[in-house]
Amino acid sequence: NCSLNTTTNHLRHVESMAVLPSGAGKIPRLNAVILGEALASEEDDLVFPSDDFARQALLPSAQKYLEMYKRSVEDPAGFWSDIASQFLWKSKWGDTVCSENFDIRNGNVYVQWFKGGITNICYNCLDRNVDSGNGDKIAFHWEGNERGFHDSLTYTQLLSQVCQVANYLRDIGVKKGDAVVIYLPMLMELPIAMLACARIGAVHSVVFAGFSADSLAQRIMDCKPKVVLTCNAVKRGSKVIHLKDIVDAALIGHSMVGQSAVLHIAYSFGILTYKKTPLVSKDVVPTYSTICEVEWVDAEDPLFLLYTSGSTGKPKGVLHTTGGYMVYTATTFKYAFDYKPSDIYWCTADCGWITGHSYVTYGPLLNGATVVIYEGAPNYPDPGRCWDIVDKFKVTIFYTAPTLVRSLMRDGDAYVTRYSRKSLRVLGSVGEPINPSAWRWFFNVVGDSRCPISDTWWQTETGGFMIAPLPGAWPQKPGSATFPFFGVQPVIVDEKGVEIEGECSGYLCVKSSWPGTFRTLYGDHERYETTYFKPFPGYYFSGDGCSRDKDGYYWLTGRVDDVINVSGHRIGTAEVESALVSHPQCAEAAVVGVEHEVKGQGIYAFVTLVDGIPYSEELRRNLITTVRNQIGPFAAPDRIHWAPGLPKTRSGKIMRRILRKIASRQLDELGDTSTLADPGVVDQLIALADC
Ligand code: 6R9
Repeated sequence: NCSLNTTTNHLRHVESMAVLPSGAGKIPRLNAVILGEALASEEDDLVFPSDDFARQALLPSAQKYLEMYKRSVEDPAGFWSDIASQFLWKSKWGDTVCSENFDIRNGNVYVQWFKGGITNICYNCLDRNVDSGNGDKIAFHWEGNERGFHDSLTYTQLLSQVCQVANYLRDIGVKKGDAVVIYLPMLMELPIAMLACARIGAVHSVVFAGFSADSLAQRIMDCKPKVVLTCNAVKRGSKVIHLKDIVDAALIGHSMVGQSAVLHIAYSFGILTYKKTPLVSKDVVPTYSTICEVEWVDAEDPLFLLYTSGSTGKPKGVLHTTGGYMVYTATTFKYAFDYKPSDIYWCTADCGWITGHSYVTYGPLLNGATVVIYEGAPNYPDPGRCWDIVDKFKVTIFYTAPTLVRSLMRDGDAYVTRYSRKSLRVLGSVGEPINPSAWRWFFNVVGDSRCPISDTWWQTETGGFMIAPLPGAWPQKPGSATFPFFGVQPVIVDEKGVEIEGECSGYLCVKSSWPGTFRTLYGDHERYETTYFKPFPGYYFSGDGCSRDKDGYYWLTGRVDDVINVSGHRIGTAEVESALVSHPQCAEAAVVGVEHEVKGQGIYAFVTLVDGIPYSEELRRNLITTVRNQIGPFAAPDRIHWAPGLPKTRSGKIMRRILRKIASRQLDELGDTSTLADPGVVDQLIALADC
């Protein structure tokens, strides 16, 4: 039970809020909360911010949020340009703050924010903070995998190091608009490399260092970088991973070595212990000047590409541009975490994912925050490591994923309570829906029932938070991401794409753009339109299911497409299937997601073998290894289910609905199987379920 959830608290809270102004139009039904209507039936689900928290919050009331939200949707240009003016622009944008077509029926989809405005996001992250007197403030605290390895950089030092890498990149021929692939673990050098690219107008494409050589090669071939930045090796948990060897394998395996388009540069980093492979350009970076002129770019010039999984095998290169992304990540970071300059912020995400772009690197640095970066596994050497780090750096804002919360919850409270954690004041969650029991454990045990949880719903495509609590402004419901951020107009539609009002469930879409909207899929604008704007014309379609309760709270229910969310990582079923069928003894594969206690979803693969090949434990292991090698260890199937045949319609379409039921052993819910070409395969599959 949440200790703050008391009636008296609620009444005091409600009384302190004014009543919603009339004529607010289509704004969230938060007035129910303000007016106390929500109390009637859902009292037990409401968790209120403490008075102490609300008093000091940037947004202390729902009333204040509603005023700002109203302006953000009624006058987006005014709302966002006021905020954008707080950043440094070499010259301001033109008269049109935002220009967009979000409705595919009116022609090609496009989005532009602050077009004509000239800026640089690296300058705004670093030079602006140094110039305003914060040069001696710590920008990064880095904690190594092994206890006792740590380091830190002030804003001034970070700027110098970024300039050295930027000068180095320029020197080897990287120019504005060139792509740079970054394949690095969570060293400070990873955000340094990203910022260095941004400084010279190069477009970074970070590839998560858990991806295999094949996946890396696929991304390199798609974006054709001038340079690949990597390091020797990294230690994660007790394992050493030789990243440079993986890059070599990617380049050699796809005969890209020596091609002018891909200049292979390995870059040596300061971690003393893990050196193995000799590097091409060992230790050259520190010889470069610590001053580097900024490349001023248009707000609509590309900042980065980040590949993400879709429902087909080919990953999508999500493209973000500079100005809107800058304004949006900075603002969402500030409000959703109630950020204050005295905060110490730690996000456990890797920079290989969008969370590490927007909320390890850009959002926090734009706010001049002190950021903790941790290299290793969160449960190494034991499940208390996170709280050890929290106490060590006096972390105040801790942002993580439900999968980690669930796994630490399973390891027991003692690992948490042995640490003080008294510095913590705000918690955050991202990556998948957080189940109410994990939410309550996070709130009660980790946060000692003091710290609001910002459950942030967003996507690689959205650039920043879309639906998220503003701690201090309104009560939370465990498991709900609550209400939309400024400027975001979520819409729930039915199968036909018709908007449904009030309490309902359906497909989550968004009406009109927000500054952090992605602009295209690299090299495939048609796929951008088809995937996101054609399913429900008039809207951006998120791929997620969602419901809205009577108080207007949004509840995300997971993907509705062929994407599985494993430990917060998006994996396309088609990607895993194509890895499986690349094995010479695998004839066909169908992959579905199943509920998993820790990972949220696990990968369950139905596999049909080539005629005459017998099932064996060895083959099962080989199939799993094939997926690990082709995609990465995080995509390894949890289960291989031998399948003499797959349930298909007469037109040959695999009926995944039936496979999902078999995988989750809901055998009495198989539904109508009469439309199958061969209904007998269902019985065969059930018979083999536990083999
Ligand atoms: C930021 C990130 C996006 C997908 C998204 C949804 C799921 C993320 C969530 C959440 C419920 C949350 N998701 N945050 N679902 N509540 N707070 O994770 O980006 O890797 O692109 O994944 O993750 O299904 O569509 P990305």
